[in-house]
Amino acid sequence: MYWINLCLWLLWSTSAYAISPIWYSQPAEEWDEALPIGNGRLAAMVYGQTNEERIQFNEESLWSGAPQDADSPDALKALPFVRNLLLEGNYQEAQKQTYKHLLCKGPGSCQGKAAKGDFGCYQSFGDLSLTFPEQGAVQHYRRELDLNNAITRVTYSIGDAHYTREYFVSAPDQVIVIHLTCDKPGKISFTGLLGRQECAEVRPDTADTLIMEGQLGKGMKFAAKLHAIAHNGIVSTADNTLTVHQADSVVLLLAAATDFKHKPHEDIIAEQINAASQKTFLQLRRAHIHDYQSYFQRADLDLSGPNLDEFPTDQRLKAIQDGFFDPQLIAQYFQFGRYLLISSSRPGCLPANLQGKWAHLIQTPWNCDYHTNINLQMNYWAAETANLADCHEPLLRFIDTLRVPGRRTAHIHYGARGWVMHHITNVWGFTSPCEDARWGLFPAASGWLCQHLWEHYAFGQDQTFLAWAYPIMKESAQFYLDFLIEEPSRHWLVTSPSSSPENQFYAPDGHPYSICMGPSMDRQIIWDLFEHTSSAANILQIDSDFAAELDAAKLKLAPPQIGKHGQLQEWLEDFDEPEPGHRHMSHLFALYPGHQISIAKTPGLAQAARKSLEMRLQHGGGHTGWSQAWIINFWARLRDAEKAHEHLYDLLANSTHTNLFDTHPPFLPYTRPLFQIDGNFGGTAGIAEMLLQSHEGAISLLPALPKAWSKGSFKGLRARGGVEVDASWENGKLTEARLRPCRTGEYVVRVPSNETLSLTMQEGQEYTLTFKNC
Ligand code: FUC
Repeated sequence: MYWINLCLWLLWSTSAYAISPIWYSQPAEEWDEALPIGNGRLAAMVYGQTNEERIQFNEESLWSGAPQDADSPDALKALPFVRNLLLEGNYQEAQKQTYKHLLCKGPGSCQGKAAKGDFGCYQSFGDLSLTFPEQGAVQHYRRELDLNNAITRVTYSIGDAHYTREYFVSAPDQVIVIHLTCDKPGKISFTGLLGRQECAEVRPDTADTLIMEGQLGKGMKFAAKLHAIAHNGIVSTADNTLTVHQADSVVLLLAAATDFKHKPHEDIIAEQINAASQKTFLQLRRAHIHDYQSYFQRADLDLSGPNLDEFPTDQRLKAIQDGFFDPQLIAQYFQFGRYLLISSSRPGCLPANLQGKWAHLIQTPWNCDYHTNINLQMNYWAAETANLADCHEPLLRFIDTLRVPGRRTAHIHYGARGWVMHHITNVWGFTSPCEDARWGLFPAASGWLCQHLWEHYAFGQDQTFLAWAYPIMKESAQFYLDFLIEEPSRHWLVTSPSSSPENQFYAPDGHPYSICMGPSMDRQIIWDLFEHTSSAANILQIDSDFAAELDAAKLKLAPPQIGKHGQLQEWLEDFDEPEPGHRHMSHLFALYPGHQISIAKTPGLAQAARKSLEMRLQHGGGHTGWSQAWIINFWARLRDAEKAHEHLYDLLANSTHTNLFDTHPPFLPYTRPLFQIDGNFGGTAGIAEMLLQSHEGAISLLPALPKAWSKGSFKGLRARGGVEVDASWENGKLTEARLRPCRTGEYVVRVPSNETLSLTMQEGQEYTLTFKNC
């Protein structure tokens, strides 16, 4: 039962719930306990130490390495031979020949350790430490991340003096801002040390400014400036230090740039410091908050539950590990994910890498690059649904830049039109298959990236954007049209050779292999790409012959198959696998983030997908943060609210650092769980997916609402078709929804009882639906 009210969009109140800060009663000891701040380009981690403060910082383009030609001229000659071996079922020889001929030339990504190689790696930019004189016992210490304002704050007292520090990274002013104050005059004294682990020198620039300059080998040049503005007190510089003596308050401005995009980078940081230093701290702060809130305030989530704000976040996380529910922490985690995306991926920036933009090492794990067999894509799963579509832009533009090197790789490796990329890329445009076929030969990565172009259109309905994106999708589709071969026994189109990301199967000879033809994920990605490219051509009213060619090829693609265990097959043949709990669940792409399989449209295949998921879980699947995050999204799509909820708690309990960063299990030489940001974004997307879905041609309200969220509301989530949605519920029942379409048209809304209603809605208006017993 429902009623519809119509009111003007303009009347919609934009008031937001304030989300409570993440907070701690002690400073960070380790980097992964520190609190992240960022503006998309610059990033910093704040430890909040009272005597020996440390701020580690980054700039998104500080990469070692250089552009390289890694395409192998050997590959094309060997391609037909390897294909024949696969058609004969000779996996052993096919894999051997793939390793020998079909991979990149040179060391590729150097097995994830390319700091000194051509592939390069993303690196820490530097460290700022502030040493304060010993002043007595610290009391009332609190360190917090204020998500409403994107400010990290540290407060404490020594005797009767109350100290407050604030840290933020301003997008309007492009500087890191640190403000140190005390309620008693003359109390701020410290020595600031600017430095980097290697390849940099620091010297005084002026009496109140330090400059750090460096170069990574013969490659990237970089520079940073630290400038102090003291209220009263004395500032001086010497060697690599800046000293402040007995000030009432101090503003530190830190600017950093490389010569990757900014030339001359030294002039740019000088201008940034100069411009920011003309402003008062309050002006800088106000501009920062105004800018940040223009993103952050678009969406709200309230999951009710007990208010546990008096407990520090690390204790609340511990309670979750001990089996307690904390819906308010889940809402914070959702908003923290949005905060991380706003802070690491702003229009004009590079995409968020494996650690967003926060990295404190020189040789970062996996080069802190762009892995495209799940990780980079997952970074952007929440962008559209959680109302940060403009934060998606860095990825969308980056995909376009891969077209040029990707065309070369398509031509040299496969003799194909279009563009292709494989498992890993970097800021230098690496698109070749990587050095190890087991994980490096994944030619469907470019097709998967194109899904993001379509999704950006599907959520925003911007035809100008679609016209820009279409050629990228078309060229990708052209690659696959050329790359696909017909498998003779069933006359299906399949990729060959390829792999199901990082997984292996037992071939009939009893041995495990990776290289095969037609792994399910490839077929599902190509199905998606052909479907969307054809739709795009129709919407844009161009290329009707090409669209027809894609429609025909789509029908010939090997379809999803159900195997002997009732599972969705991962490979073209019904193979078993040596690691049935593998972290990758690639063959479920069609369930999420794809939509070829869904409860409403293909219930039989959805059941098989469920079986596959259960089989993975029986064998310990989900042991990395991103894998667990993916599982939440699968359960949400299967409309199994309780399972989605259970795995959301698993993500927080087993794969989350105390600062709420997602973790990945350590591997040598790293000894602590690593930070990898994909799980944060995947978890955020999963929460949104539990509350709102739109992949089945309908706007589904509360499709996977767990019992533990019996009362709550959200505002400003987005559905495909260009609709912003708010909803409220009580006692587990939907009570109200508000829809704001950005285009006029027919819409179908599905309520939790599975009833649907059709609405014609006008762009720019708000529709309020009131429900009883839904
Ligand atoms: C893929 C995953 C790993 C890790 C790495 C960065 O290779 O299989 O677990 O996330 O990317």
